[in-house]
Amino acid sequence: ENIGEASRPKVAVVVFLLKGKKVLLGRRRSSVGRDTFALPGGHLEFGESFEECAAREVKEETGLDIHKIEYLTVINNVISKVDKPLHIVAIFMRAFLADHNQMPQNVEPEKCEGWDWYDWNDLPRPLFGPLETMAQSGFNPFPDDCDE
Ligand code: 8DG
Ligand code: MG
Ligand code: MG
Repeated sequence: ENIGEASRPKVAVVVFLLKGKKVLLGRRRSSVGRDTFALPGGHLEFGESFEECAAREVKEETGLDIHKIEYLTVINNVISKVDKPLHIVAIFMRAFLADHNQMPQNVEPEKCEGWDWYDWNDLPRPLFGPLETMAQSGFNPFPDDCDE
């Protein structure tokens, strides 16, 4: 395989799925960030909009349908792994449940221990690195007029 090609940055879309004052998090089983709590999300596919990718990844990973999908911020994320360094440009979106009563399902149990809602002011630890950095910096994914 072409090393230069393989080592190029990838684009990921990550979703703050909000419910009241809570966000949806799952403990990762993937090699990157194993055992840390992270948001649903994954890699942008060819031709997709950020909103389409957010809806698809949330559906694939949790079974949930989302709406009011909005762009929040972008993070340039260089993850130093001993075997294979990773460079990911992560696009952070926020969204809400299309149906308030819908429950998250662990659709990809090989990648995640399960999904649950956590209070933004009382987050579980350890958080996935990039998310911890955002939380530490005082980032707030909630809209000013949050009535959801
Ligand atoms: P895919 O095959 O479904 O496309 O990818 P995935 O297996 O679902 O990818 P992922 O690792 O869940 O997400 C892609 C990258 O996004 C991840 O390696 C690093 C970056 N990322 C962050 N923060 C977060 C986060 O809080 N959650 C998730 N899922 N990814 C995040 O920088
Ligand atoms: Mg995925
Ligand atoms: Mg994922």
